[in-house]
Amino acid sequence: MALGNKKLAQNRTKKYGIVVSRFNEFVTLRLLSGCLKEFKKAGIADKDLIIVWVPGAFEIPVAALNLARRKNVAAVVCLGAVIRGETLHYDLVAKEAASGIMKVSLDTMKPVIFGVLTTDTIEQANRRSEEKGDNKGCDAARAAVEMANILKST
Ligand code: INI
Repeated sequence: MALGNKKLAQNRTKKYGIVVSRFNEFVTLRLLSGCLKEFKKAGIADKDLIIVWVPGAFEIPVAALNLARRKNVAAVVCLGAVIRGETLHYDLVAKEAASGIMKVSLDTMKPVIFGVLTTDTIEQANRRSEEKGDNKGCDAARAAVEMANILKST
């Protein structure tokens, strides 16, 4: 490939954003790890991933919007863990995270994937973020790649 064409091809390479919440980090770190593994499997290079940490799930939508607005970002994965036992404002945090994430997706016409666990107990959160078994971070990365391809081709 001539140098000019190679540069063009690189420019067309899209990046994926990942917004991950520090609250309940013992869970979100495993979601992030599953997500990174899955992006690797899909052939997405580390240099094409932009990872942004936020304090809690409530802050995910604004950070996702900041990424989704970028022209070179194909999709954003949002990772968090809202656990009912942990807080009285579980319902508010979970609901605002979910509706904020959907709003960012529709406003930017980009896939913004809901990889936020909302569970009653720590045990349920652990079961959805296993190192080798069920891991919603993996599912979220797969959904991001699938949706980015769908939006590109339709
Ligand atoms: N944030 C979470 O991501 N998960 C939770 O379970 C949670 N609880 O339990 O309160 C939580 N709260 C923090 C919230 O997301 C914001 O960071 C905070 O309210 C500051 O805006």
